[in-house]
Amino acid sequence: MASSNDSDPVHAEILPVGIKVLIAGGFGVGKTTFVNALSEIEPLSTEEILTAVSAATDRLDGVKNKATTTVSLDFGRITLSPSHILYLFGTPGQERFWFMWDELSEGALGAVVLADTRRLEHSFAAVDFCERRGMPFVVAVNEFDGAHRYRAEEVRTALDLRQEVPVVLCDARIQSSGISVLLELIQHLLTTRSSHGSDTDQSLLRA
Ligand SMILES: Nc1nc2c(ncn2[C@@H]2O[C@H](COP(=O)(O)OP(=O)(O)O)[C@@H](O)[C@H]2O)c(=O)[nH]1
Ligand SMILES: [Mg+2]
Repeated sequence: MASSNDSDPVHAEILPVGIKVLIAGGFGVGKTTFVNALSEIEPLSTEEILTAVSAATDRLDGVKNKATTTVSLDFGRITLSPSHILYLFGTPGQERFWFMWDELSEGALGAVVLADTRRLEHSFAAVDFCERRGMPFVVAVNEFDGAHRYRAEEVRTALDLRQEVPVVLCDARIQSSGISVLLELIQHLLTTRSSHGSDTDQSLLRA
């Protein structure tokens, strides 16, 4: 358990030190970019060059210049505060890898669902997954260059999100932007936990 520490900007003592977070969302929304920009360790990523075969099944409309695709997961770590280390697990975006999500989400305390407003429907499945699992999540709109800027409330309506689900805007390429998203998630976890109680045994990351 985290100890009290005045230099800790998060003040989240009811959360464990190691916090597993899923980075979810559809294909090409910026999950790998998000994990890579944030990770203080060399991020692990299993990428493969899109083959002609998978190019036929992975929807690339609106995803220019994307030559690689995550086939298993992205993994990164960030020390958010002296007593909160986040382990980021990027989920594979393509439908043919969804069978892995259940296993990946084991022990995760919460999720960031990345969304691209040009292809919001690509993030429906991730929202649905978190809602069904009762996993607290925030939606982070990755503001791609050239994409129309929508207000957070418009995105909430389009994704049919409950009022308590935070919606934030971000740039997945920028570390400080990703950190703001993670702090929003931590805040949301604290709010959720203080209202529902916590299950720390289940939630502690098993090393
Ligand atoms: N302009 C811009 N490009 C981005 C941003 N985030 C990701 N990308 C690019 O979009 C493509 C898809 O991102 P990637 O992280 O691989 O998506 P993933 O499939 O969700 O892991 C890559 O070519 C990224 O360089 C962003 O915020 N702005
Ligand atoms: Mg990826």
